[in-house]
Amino acid sequence: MSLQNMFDAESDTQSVAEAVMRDGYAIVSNAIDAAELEAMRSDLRPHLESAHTGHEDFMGSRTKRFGALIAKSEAVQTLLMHPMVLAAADKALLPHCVRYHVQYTGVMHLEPGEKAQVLHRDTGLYPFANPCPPMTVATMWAISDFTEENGGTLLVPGSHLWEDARVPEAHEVLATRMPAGSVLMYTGNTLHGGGRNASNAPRTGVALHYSLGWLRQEENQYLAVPAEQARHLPREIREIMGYALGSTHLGFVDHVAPDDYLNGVRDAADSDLAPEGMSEQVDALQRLHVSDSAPGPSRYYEIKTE
Ligand SMILES: O=C(O)CCC(=O)C(=O)O
Ligand SMILES: [Fe+2]
Repeated sequence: MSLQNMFDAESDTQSVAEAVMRDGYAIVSNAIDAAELEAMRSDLRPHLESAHTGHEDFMGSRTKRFGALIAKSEAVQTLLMHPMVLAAADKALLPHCVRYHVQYTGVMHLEPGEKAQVLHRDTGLYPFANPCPPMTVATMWAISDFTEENGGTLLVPGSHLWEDARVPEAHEVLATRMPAGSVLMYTGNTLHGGGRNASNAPRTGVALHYSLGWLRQEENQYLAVPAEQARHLPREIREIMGYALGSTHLGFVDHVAPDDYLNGVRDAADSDLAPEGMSEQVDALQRLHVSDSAPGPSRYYEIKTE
């Protein structure tokens, strides 16, 4: 098996999204330009110097990590809102939620000598057996080149549809190869892990994950970015962070919608927790079915009176 689903910035956006759904992953080469890449590098540089390597096996004893990238970098906004990534997230997540949010933002910087990480699914954070609908979509942005030698993310194409019990064979595991400025996308159901860095230079990636708007986010965006800073972020960044309702009534503060609250609204009468159209959208969602009983016709139950 060899790496497929290689696209570039000119590719048809829907084809990229379809590849992610079909095979569990896609790669877009040179998705950002040299200036955007350099802006990202310069935002990360001071934080990378002071970052620590992992102290648990999963996090990697030679891997530097840090998160809260929306607070630390303005350049990350371009990556976060990249149209090809959002198209894939729309296709994977919007059947099951009215809005998706940022799940995680972080740097994964593999120093030379790092060993391969255990393969895993990001949906493993939640109590759902695979195969299950995608709960999250992950991106891994290459800030340095990604090669087989330097620990380019390991992937198991097609594993998003496997039963939990199926263990991949060595020939089913592929290493991501992509030049700096490219992005790998995969669903939370796809088996993956950091590779082994057998080169003599670090491999730097920026991981930006998205999740269904009704799930608890892996990284707490409301504490990661101080409110005073969040207030000045562009509206679409605040919304995707979770300052927009995740569904009707989901995420309010003292009965005020979070973005209103952030902007000083304190009276519930001045805020709408079931905005026009959202209830209909909620009703139109493809509902996840995770019990053994047959799905019912409704989620509301009128008490029958004689
Ligand atoms: O560093 C990588 O390529 C992936 C790491 C990863 O999947 C994780 O830490 O959860
Ligand atoms: Fe992971």
